[in-house]
Amino acid sequence: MRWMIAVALVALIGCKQQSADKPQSPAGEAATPPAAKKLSVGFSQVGAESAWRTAETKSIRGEAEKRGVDLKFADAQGKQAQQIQALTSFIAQKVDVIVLAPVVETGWEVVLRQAKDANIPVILVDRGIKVSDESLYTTLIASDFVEEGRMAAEWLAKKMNGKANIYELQGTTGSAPAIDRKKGFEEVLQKYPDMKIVKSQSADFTRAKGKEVMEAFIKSDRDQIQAVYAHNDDMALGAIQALDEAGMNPGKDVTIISVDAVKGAFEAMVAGKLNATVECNPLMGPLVFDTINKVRAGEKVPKFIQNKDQLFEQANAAQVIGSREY
Ligand code: GYE
Repeated sequence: MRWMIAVALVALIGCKQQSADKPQSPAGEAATPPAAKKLSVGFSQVGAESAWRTAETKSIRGEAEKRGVDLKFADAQGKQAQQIQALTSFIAQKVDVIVLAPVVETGWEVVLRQAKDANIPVILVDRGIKVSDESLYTTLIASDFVEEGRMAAEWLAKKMNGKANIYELQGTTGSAPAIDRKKGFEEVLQKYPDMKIVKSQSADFTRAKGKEVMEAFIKSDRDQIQAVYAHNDDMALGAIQALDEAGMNPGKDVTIISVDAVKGAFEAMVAGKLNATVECNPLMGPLVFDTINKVRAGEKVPKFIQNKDQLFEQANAAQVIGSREY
């Protein structure tokens, strides 16, 4: 008797299992499950002013493609007004998430409030912002730019034995990396009274502007220039070209340090024209989408997710250049 009940039970369970595995249509045929909706992400990028930014765009676009994410990409050509427009349009399109690389630190309150009201989380990448209400964005994935500035200054002070006339090429005015790379650098210089920033000017993170501003420095201060601190590699590469054209021996008579550690910087170090670069990692695609998944799953993420940086110098450039990804 008992065994008969057992057999009946097994048959019953087996039957149930089958109906759970295969959804049945009213006619009794297997129905195909509805296709999962693609995750839609709006990405507002600053522009393409530097090799670093091109590498960042490639990393985020490539990762979106790999994961089957519907990425709406908007290039703001360096203009905040265009970024605000892009965000407004992402909100109207009801994207699931917004990724924003903000060109400058201020002026985001209104549009971020609109995103918040529409329940769209905003992930900041690579640059931070200043807002009175921190709940207007979910998290910032970036490097610590103040620390990058400190690293550059410590290295330069050591290299110059605590004494140098420094010419500084700043990044885009009002941007987090320009403000903080200057801040960290100056903080360390306070320990070295003979390390002086003689002139400091924005060259907008581009190679062309870096060359132009350096040409002006050379014209007025040719014999005073001992060191150059550039907030990114592109501006340093432009400055190197200006120094070369003026017959001034960059990397030897003028010591140059910059930030980013892009391939072009390694080539310049191997050629003996750039002395050092502080890495700032742009390959954040995988981390960005991992973070988006966590946020969507309701997991708590830290307000600042920091990329770790390191300094590279001429001496080990040839050894490292082959393994650089950007
Ligand atoms: O260093 C520079 C760029 O925001 C960290 O922007 C980024 C900076 C990067 O154009 O090259």
